[in-house]
Amino acid sequence: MDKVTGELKTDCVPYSQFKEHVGEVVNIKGVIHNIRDMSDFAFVLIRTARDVIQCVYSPEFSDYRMTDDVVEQASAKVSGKVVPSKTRDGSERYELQITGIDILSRPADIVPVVINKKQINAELSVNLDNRPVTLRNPKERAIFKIQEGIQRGFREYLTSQDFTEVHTPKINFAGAEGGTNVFRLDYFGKTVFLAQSPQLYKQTLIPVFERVFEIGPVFRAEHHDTSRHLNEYISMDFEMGFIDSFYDIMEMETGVLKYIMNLLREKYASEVALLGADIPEIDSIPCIRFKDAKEMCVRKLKNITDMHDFEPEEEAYLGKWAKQQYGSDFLFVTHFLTSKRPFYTMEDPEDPEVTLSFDLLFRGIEITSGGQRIHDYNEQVEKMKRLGMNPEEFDTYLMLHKYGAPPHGGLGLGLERLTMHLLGFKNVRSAAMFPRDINRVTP
Ligand code: AMO
Repeated sequence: MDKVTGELKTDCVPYSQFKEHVGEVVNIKGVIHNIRDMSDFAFVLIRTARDVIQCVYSPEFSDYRMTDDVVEQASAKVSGKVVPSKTRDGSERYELQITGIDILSRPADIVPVVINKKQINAELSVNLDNRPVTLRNPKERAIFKIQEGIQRGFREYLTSQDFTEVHTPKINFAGAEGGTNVFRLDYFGKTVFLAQSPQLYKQTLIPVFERVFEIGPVFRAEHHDTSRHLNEYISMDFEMGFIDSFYDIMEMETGVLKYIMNLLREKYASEVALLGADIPEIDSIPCIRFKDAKEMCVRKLKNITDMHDFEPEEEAYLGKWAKQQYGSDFLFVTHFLTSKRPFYTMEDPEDPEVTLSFDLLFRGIEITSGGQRIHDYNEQVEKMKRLGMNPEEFDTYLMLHKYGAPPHGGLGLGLERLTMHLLGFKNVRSAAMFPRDINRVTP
């Protein structure tokens, strides 16, 4: 090759264009997903980036004869004639009548878990131990295509609303969310922390860009093994300046979620169908104050002892209540207690016991926390002192307040939590590509 032009040429045809090539011989490249030998002919399923294409081998179609090299998980270039056919449910599809198979790479061993059935029929721990292989199963793969769609929707919508996409450091000088669930790291002899969230930096960027968002990993040293907590997860954050109140943030989130759900319906229909996902219709999202929600939970549920926060069963109850009362899969809970929200949260001037903050519940589980932040320097320093924090440790964060910050607020939305409930999983690990929990750091 003398020069490269940036135009990648291929002699392969994607499945989405098969319709235009009926009767012609085309090439495809993919992995042999399944071979079903039917004595005088064989089905060879080829897994491509997003499809599984049925190819049929028969000596009648050409002079080509299958060799011992044609094995499952081999990479291949297959040529064949495009013919229309029908799926079991009668819908239209296309298949290839094989005229040649060129093996590009052979596996060294057979896979440790069956991956070419409809789904992985192994326990979750076995599935996760063998992730490099189990992710090849089309249903497992579809989970993460859906996640791609969620992130894409988040990015597209916020970009359309003049947000700037940023990436903030994951090695931090302080924990942003308080508590004990922060990972410490030896940084050339100095103790530093893995980012619990991009909180301090996304706020810092408000006087710069006015509106920012970030999609990236965050780290929480969760000491318990629960079905809803990961030690590393993908946080989708945004922060916006010049808000009139924290309700502006809830409006923006509602817009984001509407856009994401429509995008999934339109552009991820095959994955939605494969997973049987119930994509919620969003018109508006009901809101309830924490105090009122708590009173209702205490009335309806037994043994509620923590009056400052929700137990998982209370969230589940509130989820059902929102569905019954408003037909909504989502519920905003607002005005959480000041004692339970992080140091940067603004208190309600009418009642400092509560904050200008919210959580969003989706089908009975918290997927978002957000709220208005303190923008006044003295107010922030005072609050840090009241909470026993040393403002000097946060001097670079406090430059935001000291040198002028507009009223602002934002939120963090957990990607795996949203995916988990969208797809009806019982365990958040099912919605994590390579989950990290207290017992797992591999693969
Ligand atoms: P918070 O700590 O509530 O708020 O986290 C925001 C969202 O992140 C998800 N999440 C988790 N997902 C999986 N495993 C975990 N261990 C885990 N912890 C949290 C949840 C949760 O709602 N800085 C604030 C956000 C903001 O105010 O902008 C924050 O991080 O979906």
